[in-house]
Amino acid sequence: MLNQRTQALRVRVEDAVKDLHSLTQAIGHQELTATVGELRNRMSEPYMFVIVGEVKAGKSSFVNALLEQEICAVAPQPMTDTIQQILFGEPPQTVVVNPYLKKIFLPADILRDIAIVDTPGTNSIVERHQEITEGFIPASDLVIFVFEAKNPYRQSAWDFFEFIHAD
Ligand SMILES: Nc1nc2c(ncn2[C@@H]2O[C@H](COP(=O)(O)OP(=O)(O)OP(=O)(O)O)[C@@H](O)[C@H]2O)c(=O)[nH]1
Ligand SMILES: [Mg+2]
Repeated sequence: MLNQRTQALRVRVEDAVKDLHSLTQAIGHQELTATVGELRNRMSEPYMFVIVGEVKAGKSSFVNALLEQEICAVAPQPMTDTIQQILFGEPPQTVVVNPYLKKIFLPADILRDIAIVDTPGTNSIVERHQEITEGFIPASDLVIFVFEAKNPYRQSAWDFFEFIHAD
């Protein structure tokens, strides 16, 4: 999915971060070494792409439309009941990590480059807000907030948006 120029830039950035990591070790700055080390580990991982929004806003449909394939389950009734991290893997399988988080492995090529986090609609359940904001937002590369087109003015959607944005 990444074009050649982006690939080349990525290699350069990886080299630069590697040098930076060595430098933090050389000067003995443990905190910086940990931060840069974590950054290095994450660089080789696929881009993490998090979708949030209210119940039935069309989050899962949006992911499918964007990727032009049926990656996420879509339905008129509440469908995404846990946070779902969708990753490349063969054979397809679902691993339940905890009551709020599932890892879904699918052999879709696009998932080699991007990992998708599809989240449940969170109109009411604060616990899930926290799981999303603490567990995924800090590590994400892109967060997309989906509003329902028929009514993008609902206060609860904007409250949720502010919550995510503030974080
Ligand atoms: N008319 C119309 N319907 C849509 C659109 N996007 C999604 N839908 C329909 O809205 C319903 C909910 O879509 P989902 O993609 O499952 O919504 P979601 O936000 O993932 O829902 P939860 O995971 O349950 O919170 C489905 O019946 C979709 O077919 C859209 O752009 N226009
Ligand atoms: Mg959904």
